[in-house]
Amino acid sequence: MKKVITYGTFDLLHHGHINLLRRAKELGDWLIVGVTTDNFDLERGKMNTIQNVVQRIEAVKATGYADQIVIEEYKGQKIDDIQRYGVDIFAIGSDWEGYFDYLKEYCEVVYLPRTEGISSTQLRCEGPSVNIGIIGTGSIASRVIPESKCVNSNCISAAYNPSEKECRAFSEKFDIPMAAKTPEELLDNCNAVYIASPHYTHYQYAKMALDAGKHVLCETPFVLETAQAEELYSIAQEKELVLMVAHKTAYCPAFLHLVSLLKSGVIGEIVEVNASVTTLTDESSDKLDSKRFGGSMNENACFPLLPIFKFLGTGWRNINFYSKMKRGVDMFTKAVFRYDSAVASFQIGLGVKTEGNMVISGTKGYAYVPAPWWRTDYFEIRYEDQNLNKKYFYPFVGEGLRYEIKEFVSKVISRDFGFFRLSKREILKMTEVQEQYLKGVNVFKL
Ligand code: C2G
Repeated sequence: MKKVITYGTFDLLHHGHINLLRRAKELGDWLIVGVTTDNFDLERGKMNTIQNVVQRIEAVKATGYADQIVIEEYKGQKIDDIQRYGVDIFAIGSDWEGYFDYLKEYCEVVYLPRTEGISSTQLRCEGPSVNIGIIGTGSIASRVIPESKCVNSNCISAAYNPSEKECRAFSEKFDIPMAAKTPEELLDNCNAVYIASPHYTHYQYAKMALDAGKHVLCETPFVLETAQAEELYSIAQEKELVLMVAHKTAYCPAFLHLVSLLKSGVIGEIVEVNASVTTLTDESSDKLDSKRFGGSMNENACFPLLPIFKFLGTGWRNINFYSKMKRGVDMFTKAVFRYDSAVASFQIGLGVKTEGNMVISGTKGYAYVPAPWWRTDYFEIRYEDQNLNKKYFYPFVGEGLRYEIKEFVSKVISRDFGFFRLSKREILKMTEVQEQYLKGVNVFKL
């Protein structure tokens, strides 16, 4: 039996892909199709895929040409697959002419003519686009714009800042078509908003946008009260809108894999999570202004809360907070969570500096994520027997904000309202912790 193998992303499957699969199948008796994983595509620079791996596999299956489907998840896998499956012919489109000649050592390599005039890129451009209006034109918004350009199917259509002068300067700098004079004008010129305003204004803007039927991507911390968060989620649900929190760590490849790896038991039962995030900040900054809900908890708590919830869940028994105060805000807070059979803690600070790493301890070993763990491309799994230690490396492209933008844009386009990467429950619980702190429950001031 002659075995043929071919690979691809097969995003928005079109007749070019179908021709390729048909021709590949005609070369032999058994066709194996390798479909790239979402992470592998990110790693090889494909940020703009619209469909996830499951949807793409289903589409390939539906063509009826594949006798076997495998997923391609790492560079060099083609050689392993050819040997593992006893492949006779490797086939790929002629746009790759010459590139895969190195496989000739293992099997026959055939470049099949590419179908002209059709591509996933073209379909993505023709497809629906998300026109994003930016509310708040500070430093985070400036970082988001270049990152959004790396993601397909979106454009920044308008910006709003209560200061007209700042808004105009920002819009000119980033070539944004509209510097809106009012939030209403912004909402009239977009179908989604990205909220990057001071956090005590998030609720008001998010509500206004959802009421106007716009999808919302909101910076962290989301809102200051659980009741506000619940209200926003229920409006989004009722109106079938995407409401997502822009927590960049939750969408970055290394963190996503750390979660699935530890969930699979590689360090045994998880008994402790400890993480720190400190950023020394000028005392005159808004981030330390008590009237604007500044302070370390409001600014940084959502970062360490993410791994704590992912690894230990949200069923803690109690939390104690220890805060070093100055002018009515916490310059530094240590929080300790008691779970039934585990403990978690974090250190966060705007006026105190410490090592920004994360350690997750289990009954068989521990995970060590060096600083800055919240935007990492690397971690280690360590054991008593050091020979078993393993290092893991991942891509972390640019500022890492493109991962969350990509997730948001593809959710809006595919009208997919379920967020498995950062759930509504986790966001509500993050808000609950911050609310508990603001109300002073178990807060010990130093
Ligand atoms: N293709 C084609 N005609 C088109 C478009 C694509 O023949 N108009 C072929 C490509 O040459 C490739 C296959 O369809 O053989 C899948 O294309 P993509 O989904 O774009 O995947 P690609 O990025 O080419 O990945 O490891 C993955 C492989 O390297 C190929």
